[in-house]
Amino acid sequence: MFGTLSEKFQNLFSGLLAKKKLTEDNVSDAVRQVRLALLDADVNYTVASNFVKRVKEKSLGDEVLKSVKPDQQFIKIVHDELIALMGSEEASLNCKGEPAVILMCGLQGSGKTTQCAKLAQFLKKKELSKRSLIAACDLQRPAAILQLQKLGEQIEVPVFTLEGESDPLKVALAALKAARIGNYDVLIVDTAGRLHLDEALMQQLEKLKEALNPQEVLFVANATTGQDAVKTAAEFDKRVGITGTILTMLDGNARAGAAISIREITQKPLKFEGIGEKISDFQVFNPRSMADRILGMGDVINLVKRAEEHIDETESKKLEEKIRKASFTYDDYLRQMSMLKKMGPLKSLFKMLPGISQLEDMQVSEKELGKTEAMILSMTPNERCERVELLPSRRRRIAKGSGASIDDVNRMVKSFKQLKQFCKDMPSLKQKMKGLGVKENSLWH
Ligand SMILES: Nc1nc2c(ncn2[C@@H]2O[C@H](COP(=O)(O)OP(=O)(O)OP(=O)(O)O)[C@@H](O)[C@H]2O)c(=O)[nH]1
Ligand SMILES: [Mg+2]
Repeated sequence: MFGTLSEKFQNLFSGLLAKKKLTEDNVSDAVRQVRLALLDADVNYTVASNFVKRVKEKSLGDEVLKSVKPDQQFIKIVHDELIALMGSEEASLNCKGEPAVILMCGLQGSGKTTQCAKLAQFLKKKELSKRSLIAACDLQRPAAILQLQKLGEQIEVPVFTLEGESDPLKVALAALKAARIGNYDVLIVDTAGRLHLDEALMQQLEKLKEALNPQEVLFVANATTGQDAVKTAAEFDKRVGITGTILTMLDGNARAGAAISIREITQKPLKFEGIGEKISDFQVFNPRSMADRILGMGDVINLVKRAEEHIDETESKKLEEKIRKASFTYDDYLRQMSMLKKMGPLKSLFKMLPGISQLEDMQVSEKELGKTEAMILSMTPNERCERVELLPSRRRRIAKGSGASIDDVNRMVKSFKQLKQFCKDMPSLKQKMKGLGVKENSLWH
């Protein structure tokens, strides 16, 4: 996700690991590097400066200097401060209202329309079981209504439109009326975007806000734009008054700048995050898990949450046990890959695992999955249980049997071995995470 920033932190931390104790000098140096890394990730200048000031003060405190593991203490301070900066706790969504109205706003292409559907789907889930109506109030872009209708069909959530109407306010008010009559719990209002902030857009939003009196005004921020998203959020807040932010495009070339600075600058919580194009690629923003991802510690909390939603518990327990013992076979590898497939785009899930950067050439694309399946199915039972060495002649046979190339087979074997090694290393990863105060969860017991 935040490739270079995570890498920089990892390098900095491993550099510190080599030091026996922290001194004022090496703390200053480490803090300087943190500051540069943050600025490079497009974190707001003042936010970065205040952040490192707090980190430095805490790192030079007596407790840290006297501690047996000052390097780990330093990492913990950075981790804790990042969490605090992003809001400490998960923020709630105000759904009190008949219906509760959620107004979406943001620049063009930031993901407003998609988030309307993602949010409706999220609210529909059984823990919340809220019925939503989505109002199509983007009358600017010709295809906007159709886009929303298609999304609505996919998730079986109705979309309110007024054919021929060109005033978004009229559509919104009619939708509100329809939501009341239909006893909907939530009305989600999609609005038009603009390439840049402009007066017409702001006035339209102000009018919508005044007329609808929404419980939530959510600013949709494209994380790939870094600090620009932060500036825009501040503008929207000043004019319209937002209640929170949804961070999108975290699966792409996202820069950590938006995630790190937006709450501090707007003083409004980060509520959700969109981590892919699929409707299910959406989750509550968790400051701790975001801090883990920024520092390259993986995103275990969200991984487990999503896994639990999709995988039958006993099946996952069995696999967990095998992962723990690193005793799984090629058959398990195949099973595990198809289980992961159920959980969503494989790449984004694998990226969430701590230490995954060590797993090069991991075959995770869905297309590759089919290939891998064919190769494993071409293996004999003894080969699948690793009772025999996969000598070149065997690899050639597997390649022939599955229509793959020798290179494909070699890559698959390498990936399998890497994953196995990774699982063997898990106890030490677990230790490392414990040292940093990262919460444990079922995947690691
Ligand atoms: N990769 C990725 N793509 C996303 C995400 N959210 C939305 N998209 C895609 O980004 C594009 C723009 O999203 P929209 O939801 O149409 O954005 P919008 O803010 O409604 O755009 P306008 O209505 O033109 O202002 C679409 O192709 C979406 O599928 C995300 O989290 N990750
Ligand atoms: Mg849109």
